[in-house]
Amino acid sequence: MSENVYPVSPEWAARAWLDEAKYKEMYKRSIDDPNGFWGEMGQRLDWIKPYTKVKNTSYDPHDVRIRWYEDGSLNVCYNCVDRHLPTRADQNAIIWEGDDPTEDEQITYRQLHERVCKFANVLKANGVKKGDRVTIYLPMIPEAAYAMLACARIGAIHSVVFGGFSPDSLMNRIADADSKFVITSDEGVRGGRAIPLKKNTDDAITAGNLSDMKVLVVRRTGGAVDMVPGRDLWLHEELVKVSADCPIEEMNAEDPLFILYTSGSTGQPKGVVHTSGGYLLFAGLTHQYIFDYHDGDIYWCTADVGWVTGHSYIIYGPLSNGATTLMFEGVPNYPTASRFWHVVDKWQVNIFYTAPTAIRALMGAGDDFVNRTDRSSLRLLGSVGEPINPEAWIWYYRVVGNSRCPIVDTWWQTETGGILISPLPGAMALKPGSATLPFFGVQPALVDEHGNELEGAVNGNLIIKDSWPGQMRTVFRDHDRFVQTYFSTYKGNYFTGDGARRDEDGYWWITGRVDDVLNVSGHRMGTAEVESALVAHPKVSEAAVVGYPHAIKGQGIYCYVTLNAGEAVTDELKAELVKHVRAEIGPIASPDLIQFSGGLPKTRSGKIMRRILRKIAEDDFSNLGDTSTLADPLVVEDLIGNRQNRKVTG
Ligand code: 6R9
Repeated sequence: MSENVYPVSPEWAARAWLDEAKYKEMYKRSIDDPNGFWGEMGQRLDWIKPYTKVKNTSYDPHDVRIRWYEDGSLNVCYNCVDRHLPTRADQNAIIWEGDDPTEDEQITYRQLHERVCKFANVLKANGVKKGDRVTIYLPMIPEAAYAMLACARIGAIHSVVFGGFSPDSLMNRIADADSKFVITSDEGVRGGRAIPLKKNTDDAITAGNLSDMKVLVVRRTGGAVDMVPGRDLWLHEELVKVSADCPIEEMNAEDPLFILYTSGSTGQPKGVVHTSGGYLLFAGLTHQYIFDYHDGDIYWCTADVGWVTGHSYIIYGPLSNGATTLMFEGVPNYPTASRFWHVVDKWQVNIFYTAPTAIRALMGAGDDFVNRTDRSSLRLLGSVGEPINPEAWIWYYRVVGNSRCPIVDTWWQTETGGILISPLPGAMALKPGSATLPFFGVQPALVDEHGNELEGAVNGNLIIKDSWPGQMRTVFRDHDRFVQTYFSTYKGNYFTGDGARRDEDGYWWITGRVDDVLNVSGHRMGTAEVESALVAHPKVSEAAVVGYPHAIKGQGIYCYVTLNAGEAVTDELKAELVKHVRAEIGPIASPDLIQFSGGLPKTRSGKIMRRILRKIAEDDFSNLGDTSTLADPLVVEDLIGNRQNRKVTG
């Protein structure tokens, strides 16, 4: 092996579920005999009606079909809660740590069961039925978990919308899912600041002219809200009316469990559909083996439940394994940059899973914030959301983990449901920056732009050749878009949208998106979404948005904006545009740099040449490539000449 390599330590080889030989044997079987392998793995779940069929999948663009365990039935909530009661009723299921360090709560499996059943009865009493879509717009409070599990219990399909999205983004997601029921709270709190979630919900309903809605409101802060009679309900008032007895709904393995909206390179965010059996199985299996979860471990994933990481690795994976999962309401630097490590010490966390952007920000705050804490409970560290640069990896390993804890760099996507490429801590030597090797059943490959498969140590576009149980099944009510987006570029294969390199040891290094998707602080967004927000401003004529390297966020948002004739370029206008984009999409989409330009580089057929814009954003002018097809080559000189006019904003 050529690079820095961190071999599996003898302690880890001895304690882990899987060692190298076992991984190799199981991986081989998962590829050679998927029906046998996944048929056995499926036994981890409790089924109401056992399956007799395992895999029924096709990536043929004329017949894209993804079905797992299709004649089995089960209930996801039962698998995450009820089935643990005989052995774990008094074990903590959820440890909740508030934004304010003096606020916390421990919820046992017995309490979780009772609260979820009551929550489910509130939904039922207010008309929610199997198959209905329920939008959840909540902060990181235990009610978010109760709400998701309550939906699963009664067969309703949840659609969680991240609390940082604007009223307009929320409105679009409610409307697309054709959802009549929203669960929100008076306010959320993060870093000591209140977020007006109920008001945003009111604004979303008004903006979308949405009718026949019901809004269930959790009281979190006690802040004042307007309650619309007949439409809005307080959760605490509803809970006293219902019993704690709520039978489970029998669901087919392929019945939808949830919709989660995610950004692509074109158009509005897509409603990614995940189903009950295969998804839960895959979330639980990956959680156990990749985090090497053992009974009694305290596990903490710092994601928000508004993202897929929160779904699979705060709620469904851990709870299906009967784990204790920590849920954190706050942010890494409040009240101080030691917060994560204080929480680790307070709850004696063993497994800690976060994002590179948080690691880089904390690295920037200095080692003192880490060194003044103990962290001896930590055994394993994880990373997700974007490529982790080796420098941040090594800091995480050395300073946070005291060079004792392996790091699992887990590559996956909203679409994949669970982790696809990652180390197994007892089975693989680590290389800083590499997601290492594929999980069971996952067959990654590299292709060039024509779809020719590349062999050996090379760079290319990352595809997956066959299905795994956690894969998304369709785009909500738009199967054609599903086929078009993922299976038409490289026919017969799933296209990830990512680029990757495979090294001499067969290790995978994800290099980032190769499409027009930005990854800002681990949040996914389409350049097209930001562009359409910008051009919706009355003074903007045209906009093009690209990513550029950003020391903390991974990628920053660089906007080229052309104003309508006669509009003056001012700093006020820049600030106004930033505010406008935040209002249209949400704070996560705040532009970092805005450059006003007289024109944009276009081909003679009018296509914006983003390749050139990306290079200028990266300050790499030496290598602009072929500009001969430009309609007006002078535009490029003008853009370069005016680059000092950009300004850090937001
Ligand atoms: C789970 C999640 C997916 C995109 C994905 C890729 C990037 C995620 C990564 C990673 C390098 C990792 N990504 N994990 N890149 N190394 N370990 O983040 O889902 O929000 O859908 O984003 O994130 O570019 O395509 P999602």
